[in-house]
Amino acid sequence: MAAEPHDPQAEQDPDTPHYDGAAGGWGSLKGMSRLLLGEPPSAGALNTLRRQNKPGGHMCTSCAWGKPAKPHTAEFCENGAKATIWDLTRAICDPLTLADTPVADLARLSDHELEAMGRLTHPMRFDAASGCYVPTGWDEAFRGIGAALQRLDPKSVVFYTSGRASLETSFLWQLFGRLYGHNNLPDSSNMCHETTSVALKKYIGSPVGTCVFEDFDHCDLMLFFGQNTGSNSPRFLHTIQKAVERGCKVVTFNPVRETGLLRFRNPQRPLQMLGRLTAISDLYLQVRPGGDLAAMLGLVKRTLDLDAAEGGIIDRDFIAEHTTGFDALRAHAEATGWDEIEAHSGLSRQHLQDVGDLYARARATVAMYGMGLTQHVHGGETLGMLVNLMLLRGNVGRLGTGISPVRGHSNVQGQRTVGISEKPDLVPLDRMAALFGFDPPREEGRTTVEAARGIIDGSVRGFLQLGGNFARAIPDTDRVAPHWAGLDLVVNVATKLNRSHLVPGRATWLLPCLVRAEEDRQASGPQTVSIEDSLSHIHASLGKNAPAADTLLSEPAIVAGIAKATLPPNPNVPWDDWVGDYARIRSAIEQVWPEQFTGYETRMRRPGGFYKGNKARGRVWQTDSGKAEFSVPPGHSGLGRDLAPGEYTLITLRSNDQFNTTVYGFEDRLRGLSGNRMIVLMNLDDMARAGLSEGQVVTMACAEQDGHRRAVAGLTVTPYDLPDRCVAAYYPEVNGIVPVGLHDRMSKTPAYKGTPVRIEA
Ligand SMILES: Nc1nc2c(c(=O)[nH]1)N[C@H]1C(S)=C(S)[C@@H](COP(=O)(O)OP(=O)(O)OC[C@H]3O[C@@H](n4cnc5c(=O)[nH]c(N)nc54)[C@H](O)[C@@H]3O)O[C@H]1N2
Ligand SMILES: Nc1nc2c(c(=O)[nH]1)N[C@H]1C(S)=C(S)[C@@H](COP(=O)(O)OP(=O)(O)OC[C@H]3O[C@@H](n4cnc5c(=O)[nH]c(N)nc54)[C@H](O)[C@@H]3O)O[C@H]1N2
Ligand SMILES: [Mo]
Repeated sequence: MAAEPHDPQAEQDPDTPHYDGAAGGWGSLKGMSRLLLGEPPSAGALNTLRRQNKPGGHMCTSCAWGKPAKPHTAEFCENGAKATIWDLTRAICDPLTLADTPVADLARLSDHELEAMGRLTHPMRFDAASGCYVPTGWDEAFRGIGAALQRLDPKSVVFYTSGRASLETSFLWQLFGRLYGHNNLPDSSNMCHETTSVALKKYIGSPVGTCVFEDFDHCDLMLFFGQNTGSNSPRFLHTIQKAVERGCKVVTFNPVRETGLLRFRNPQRPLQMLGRLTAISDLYLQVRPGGDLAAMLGLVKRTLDLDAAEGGIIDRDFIAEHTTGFDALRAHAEATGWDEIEAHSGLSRQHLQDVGDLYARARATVAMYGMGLTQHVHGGETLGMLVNLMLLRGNVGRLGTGISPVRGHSNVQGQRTVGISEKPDLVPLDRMAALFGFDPPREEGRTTVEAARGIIDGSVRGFLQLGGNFARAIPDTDRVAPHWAGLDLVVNVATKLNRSHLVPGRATWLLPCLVRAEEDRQASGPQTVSIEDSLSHIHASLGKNAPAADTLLSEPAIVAGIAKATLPPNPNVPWDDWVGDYARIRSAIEQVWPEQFTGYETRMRRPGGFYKGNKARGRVWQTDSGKAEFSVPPGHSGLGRDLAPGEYTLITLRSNDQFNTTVYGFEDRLRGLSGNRMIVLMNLDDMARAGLSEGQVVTMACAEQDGHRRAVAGLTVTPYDLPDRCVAAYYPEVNGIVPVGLHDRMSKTPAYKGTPVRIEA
């Protein structure tokens, strides 16, 4: 049976005990103040918030959503405030306490408790004899790491980055990796939007989204696939609200009824705290996990049927001039029956036709998406189908149209722009070779999945992590965990303690750095850094808070410190000058990518930043064929295979009270869940069929048969409105269940939203 779409106009949902408020509004302010009350923010944190995401201020380290040229009075959201306050905590993770607490004991703490210990302030070295981290000096750490790197084969070393590091840091990091001798430069994007980087590049020639703010002022339809705006990019709700108020329609595809996409109270408009809510979605379709591919094919089919009946629906001129592969797609749509589309999507023909009708009549459509599309075995092909749908009506490269992946970490898109990539083809290696006088490695580096595999099989010998929590965020965490001890070198550059720091190798260092909101003073004075947002605009960011400790170094200083201790001197690579004045790093970036970064130093300071440009937006297609490509997927689902009896598809979720592996607290306010993260959500019918009752504690096991048992015990069954045979649980608690080999076929992004599981009572 196809699920009924939810009526978002109804203020009260009679069938759910869940949160009946809205995203934003009082709830959101309470969420912030709880955090503020729990720990009074440090002096200046509130000032930082006032300047957050504005020219002259600091760019939020939470999500990557665009920063408008005309900001709101408070251009931050509940989760942006949490991120800033969490970074600027007064709590200090005392190095003497660490030196006295074996890592084995720290491992008993929860993710929340680990980070709540406070900011790391001293460089630490792991001491195997005591099992503890002990304080060390910066020079000693750099010398130790440099010597260890010199002993290792560069090809056996991985330099991981989490998407928070600035453009300046990221540029130094990738250059260091290449000078050292590898392209093993995976970043968090390899678990996230790598599907986008590979598939959008293949089909429209652009590895990033094509939309800018202006498009949201001119579209009359938004299609939303698998992105939880209310929790993960709340400032975007303002943009959507504005569009809805001028009559733009919104259709959402998501197995979970996410409050933020149902209705919204704008905390920036005090009157609205009391007044009406803005209903966001006109139609909310609870698609089955991985069912988007079939749902989109349904929309394609309806569009083609309407065109055959009425004419003038598809954009024939655009298709003829700009695309290839249309006939094959049409044949595929004709050959696919509605019964197959209904079965795979879990949606009814009627509802899909209704959306198809909206699409066929819309003047300008924008498609938005997040992890609901990218984290699937056929994620790349699902994006291919999204491109198909958009190309049919010329919805790329025209005002008010476009494809807009909502990116995660605050600078994850920018890191790729400045060379953090395991794919050497995407990086101007020849230009770097000429500018920096070396012979860059040319072979493919390791993705996240390949790095994890290499840790298991011993081919990775050294692992350097610039931010992030790799050991906790990857798939198959439990399988990988015992193998960290066999690594010759592990280096973590971090702000707070996390689980990755508790799996030491033979030689292990923990290096604390400044956060973006802190003043970064170098030889030439206070330094500005820069980041690229989801809409491809590059902004300056200036931190003004006093650093948590005077023993902290900035990320560029740490990267340069390790690099200098590792590499022979090179007159073309002036590490000290770069660290002394970040404008000189920017000037090097501008020399490597002149087309995107001309005038970098001044343009990044403009309100709204500067646009790095996008060829597909101008209908120039940098694909193999030189055209935008229609494609035909190998099957009808985003999932790797059909479910066997007794199996469910697991989707892993983020709560409103976490940023990835950083767990701020235990309130998933927008979903009406609170107190416990060790839960498995399931619908009442599935519970009845499986003989499970609310509150029962179960084990969830992976159903992939590859000779490894993967299970998480102690999960409390919690009824929730989900499609049949879809269960949900929190990331990262259940990451041990996701096999490292289950990933998007095109990009190797793990299938965190499509893992087949069984429930064991
Ligand atoms: N507060 C906060 N903000 C964040 C983050 C955070 O953890 N906390 N993380 C940041 C990062 S790195 C990222 S990548 C982004 C992530 O932001 P999102 O892209 O929103 O990622 P998720 O929250 O993992 O899940 C997205 C949505 O996909 C839905 N979904 C699951 N499976 C499917 C499916 O098969 N089809 C469809 N259509 N939908 C599906 C889920 O119900 C969920 O609503 O957010 C960034 N911003
Ligand atoms: N099951 C499941 N797994 C997932 C996902 C999912 O949806 N489901 N999502 C995936 C996605 S989209 C992503 S992006 C990854 C995230 O993977 P990562 O980016 O590796 O993880 P984070 O939790 O963002 O990293 C948090 C840590 O970063 C450090 N940190 C914070 N700020 C800074 C800073 O300014 N500098 C430095 N050097 N360190 C800092 C702190 O020590 C903190 O503990 O997880 C992936 N894993
Ligand atoms: Mo992400």
